[in-house]
Amino acid sequence: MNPGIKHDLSKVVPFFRFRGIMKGAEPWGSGHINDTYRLHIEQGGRDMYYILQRINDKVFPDVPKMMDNIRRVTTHIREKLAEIPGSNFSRESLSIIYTLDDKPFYLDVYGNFWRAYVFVEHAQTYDFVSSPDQAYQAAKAFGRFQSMLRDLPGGPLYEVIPDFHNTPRRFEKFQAALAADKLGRAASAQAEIEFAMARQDSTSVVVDKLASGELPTRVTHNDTKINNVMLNDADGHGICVIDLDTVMPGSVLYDFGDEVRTTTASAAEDERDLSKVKFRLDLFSELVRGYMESAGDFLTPEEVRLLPFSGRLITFEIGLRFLTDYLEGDTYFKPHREGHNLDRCRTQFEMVRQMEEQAEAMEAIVAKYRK
Ligand code: ADP
Ligand code: GN1
Ligand code: MG
Repeated sequence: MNPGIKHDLSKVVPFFRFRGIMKGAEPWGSGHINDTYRLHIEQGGRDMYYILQRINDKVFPDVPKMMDNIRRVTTHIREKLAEIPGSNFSRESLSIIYTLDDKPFYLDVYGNFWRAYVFVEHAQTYDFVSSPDQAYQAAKAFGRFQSMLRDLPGGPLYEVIPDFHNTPRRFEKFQAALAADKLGRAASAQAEIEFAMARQDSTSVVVDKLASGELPTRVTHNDTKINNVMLNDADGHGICVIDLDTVMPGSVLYDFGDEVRTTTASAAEDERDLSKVKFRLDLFSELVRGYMESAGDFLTPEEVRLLPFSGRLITFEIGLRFLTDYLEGDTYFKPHREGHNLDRCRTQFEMVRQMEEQAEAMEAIVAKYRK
């Protein structure tokens, strides 16, 4: 068995409708939350691949309700794509593989939740972008995704993680972790703690406007980092938005903001050499162009006005979450080395610092699209 495989997948695979023989599996991707494997199944002499995931049920407390959200969203996207000539549902949306008893997940005897998706072939995810076109394509795909979900029937989606993007609430959690300092790590993060403290006032802008109705609540993805969209090998198009675990009611600003966070950086999210971490205005410009192309017709003027701010806000929020997790002992985001969550926090705060410096230039780019 591949040493990176933590589970006996041969005990899981027979419960899904794969219709073939399991040939092997390997750990896949660089997500921080679920255990993801690429599964190789031989089907009538053909090599087929699937994604098999153990869902992190510490992070997602109600897996059946979360999977019901994903079922609703992917079914709706399938219906939308069916109206578009030449579209290919199994490459342009996640497709759930159901279990033998027609459920979108399997609960094993150890209490692990599993799910499977069709593997999107001839496309890749990237941990950071290397060209303006990738930024444009990724943003266009996320905007298209939001656009397709504007008329999702059946009432609001289940709120998978309450207050997921409630930045003031995230700040309170950070303060509680700091007060407890249960591992004595605060001393090693003084600069980051001060950076965070100085920015508390700006945390409530979006949640306040959602509460007052100045900003609309929509169906949003909520985890739009660059490695959650697949870019097509042949033409570079953003072909499929993946990782739908956090699809729920939210603000488009958190989605756009997380695209800014992960798509405008010249280095990986956990880069230790901060001199390599550069906010790239050229990538931001392409990101705005791609997003406005697919989302511009439904965004309100206030949403558009806040696009540059949303980049700073969510980059700060995610940095704060990494810092909180570092102080709490790395219980949420999987660490792969010592101090990993502090490294991740540092790159985020460095990006915030640079976005603050470039705020006017970012505003000027977005202003071109204001109605
Ligand atoms: P996590 O929540 O841990 O981030 P993801 O659902 O994003 O898990 O999956 C991790 C990685 O696996 C993705 O970044 C992507 O590279 C790959 N992946 C996930 N789903 C698919 C799919 N349907 N087809 C191809 N690759 C996928
Ligand atoms: C997690 O699942 P993944 O790795 O795509 C996290 C996001 C963070 C991101 C930081 C459910 O995303 O909120 O922005 O890490 N997902 C969850 O890289 O907490
Ligand atoms: Mg992911």
